[in-house]
Amino acid sequence: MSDGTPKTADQTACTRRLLDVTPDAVLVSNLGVASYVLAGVADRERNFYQWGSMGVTIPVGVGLALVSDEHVTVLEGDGSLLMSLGELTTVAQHNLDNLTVVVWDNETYATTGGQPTRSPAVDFVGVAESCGVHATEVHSTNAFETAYRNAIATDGTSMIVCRVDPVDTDDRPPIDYPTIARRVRDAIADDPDQ
Ligand SMILES: Cc1ncc(C[n+]2csc(CCOP(=O)(O)OP(=O)(O)O)c2C)c(N)n1
Ligand SMILES: [Mg+2]
Repeated sequence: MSDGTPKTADQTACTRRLLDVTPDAVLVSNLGVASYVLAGVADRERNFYQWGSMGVTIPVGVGLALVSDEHVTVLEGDGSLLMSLGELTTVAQHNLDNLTVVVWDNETYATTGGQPTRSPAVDFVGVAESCGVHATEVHSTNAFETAYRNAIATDGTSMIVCRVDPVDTDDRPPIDYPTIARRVRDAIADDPDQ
């Protein structure tokens, strides 16, 4: 019987909360819904919206965190993560203090129409931990915020698997991909601390 506790977090509210916690972080967002939601919450120079290919979100985040002192938070999708699970070994290898990985697990390819992924059959936390990445799973917006604050405060990279319902939004990043990449690069380069 349900105890009234939400079984899923609200992806939009979680995106807002993580921006409250890390307002200056570079956010590398998975193509599609993760980027649409982020653009709707706050379009900012430090949003590195991905476009074109699944499976690149975490690799791009690792690369950015390696070459910069900025905090980098990756907003990954479950389908995209399934395409790049091996990257978790690289995340563990570097175990960067300035990298956090969030996975919006909606059990679907939401961006392309909601086809089911194999996510329900996969223990993402177990896979990450066996690769050497600290990981946790959350099912509510408040639990997400707590886990995100802990991830930021803890040494090394943590991965948070956040169970969400698929979001349907008309929000979109306003600009084209080369401009997005340049905008992120310039925002980081202009940082006097860099
Ligand atoms: C390599 C590759 N295969 C397929 C696609 C088509 N495609 C674009 S978004 C998407 C779904 C992504 O699913 P997920 O990562 O779970 O994110 P969600 O859409 O659920 O937010 C698919 C299949 C693609 N862009 N790249
Ligand atoms: Mg998905």
